[in-house]
Amino acid sequence: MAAANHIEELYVASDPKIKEFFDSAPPLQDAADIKAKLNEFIQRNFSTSGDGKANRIVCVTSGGTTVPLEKRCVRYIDNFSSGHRGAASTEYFLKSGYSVIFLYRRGTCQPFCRDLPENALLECLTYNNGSNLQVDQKSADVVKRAITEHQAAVAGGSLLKLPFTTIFEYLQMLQLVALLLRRVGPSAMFYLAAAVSDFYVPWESMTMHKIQSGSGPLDMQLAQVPKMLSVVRTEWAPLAFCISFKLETDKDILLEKAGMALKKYGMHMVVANELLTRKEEVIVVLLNDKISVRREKSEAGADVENPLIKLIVERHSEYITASSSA
Ligand code: PAZ
Repeated sequence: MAAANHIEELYVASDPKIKEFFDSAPPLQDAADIKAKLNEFIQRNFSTSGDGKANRIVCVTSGGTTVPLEKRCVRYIDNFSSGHRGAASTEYFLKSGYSVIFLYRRGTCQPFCRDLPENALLECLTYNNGSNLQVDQKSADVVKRAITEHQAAVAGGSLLKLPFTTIFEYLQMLQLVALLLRRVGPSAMFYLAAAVSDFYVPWESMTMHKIQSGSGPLDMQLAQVPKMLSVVRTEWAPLAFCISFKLETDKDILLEKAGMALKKYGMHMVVANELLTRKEEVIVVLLNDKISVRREKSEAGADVENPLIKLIVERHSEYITASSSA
């Protein structure tokens, strides 16, 4: 397999803005450890299964990236993303037999923990003097489900969780994942649900210390984050099945923007959603079609990710079949 050490050799940056972004970004902490985990995960999960079909691996990105304003960061720009979409989708991908690389923002929603209360430790456990810690009867089912399903995925080796915080970490990690998933060919998928910052402060123009309030109104120029979607497709993992997301607050421009992203970045699908209705409905935009996917309101606990992942898995199967007969 392509050794982690050769990753730099694989990387081609034909776009000068992308090259500049990576050249000037602060080096990724623990890069060697992350590469080793990824290599081990891919090697273990990309063996072929009994029926001769290659196992599928999806990289799910989840949560929002931060934009630091100072090198010794006190303040940063952030966004709304809770990571619910990524966490729920990860569960359904695992149930569909995929191995999942869950690239998530630290502190956001985790797979199998969606139904736990925010303060699970304090709200679900009781401790009576002298006796053991116990799970509250009313929370027992939800806690059991979270623990058993999460443990099964981790023990089975089909879930790898990698946290990020900043835009610099996220894009460097996405690049690593993509370069290493390249060898998985069409059985690899990118499901890019993270809300990635559009603007950032370049590292070299960032002040080292906390910005002082006495200096008057803050006047800062943010640079545009170079779009990486097309390099995922054209350079990093050209055979992988790629799904990006488009969020808007104005529904009148949503489908047009999603259609543009599909063509401009060569995505196989773009999932369009509106901020306020994102848990109820998404629209999957394809080259020749638009499919509305809704949460089944009559079913308790139903979510939009369940039918969405079913549709995506079907389309990925068709893509794999078409790629193998091409
Ligand atoms: O993380 P969440 O469940 O609160 O929201 C999901 C989402 C809206 C961030 C995602 O569906 C999405 O659209 N991500 C891409 C956002 C964008 O950059 O347009």
